[in-house]
Formats: sequence, C-alpha cells, structure tokens
Amino acid sequence: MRRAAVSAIAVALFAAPAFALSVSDLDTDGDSLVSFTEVTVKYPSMSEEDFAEIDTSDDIVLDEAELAAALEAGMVEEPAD
Ligand SMILES: [Ca+2]
Ligand SMILES: [Ca+2]
Repeated sequence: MRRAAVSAIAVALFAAPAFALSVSDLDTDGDSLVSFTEVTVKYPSMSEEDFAEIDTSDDIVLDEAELAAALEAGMVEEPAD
C-alpha cells in the first residue's frame, strides 16, 4: 500500500512528462528559485528581457510554475544534457 501511495505521488509530480525542466535543474545556490544568473548557466543566450517575460510574478526569480509555463510556451528548451 505504501509503495502504491508513493507511486501515485510520483505520477502527480511528473504529470507533465513532456516538460522535464524543473527548478532543481537550474538552481545552483539551493534556494529553490532560479535567478537570471542561474538561468544563463544553462541558457547563455537568454536575455534579461526574455527572463522578465518568463518571470510573470516580477519577483526577479523563476519558480516551478513559471519554468513550466515558459517551456510550454516554447520560450525555453529542455536542457540538452
Ligand atoms: Ca537559486
Ligand atoms: Ca517569478
């Protein structure tokens, strides 16, 4: 039963398998948010304007929802590695 419950949670967490980019892929300082500097580690071509467009909450960092929306909108690609 316990294993089934964990599996159900895993399915819920990864319900959008087409978009495999999460904050933890980009977050290098462990604050669970992605700054412009952190984004440019994997996306060196991203401009501050692009970042601002993705950052819909205007808090100068990207959260999981903003990253997912950006991927869905095709504004960022999944990391090549
Ligand atoms: Ca961070
Ligand atoms: Ca934000």
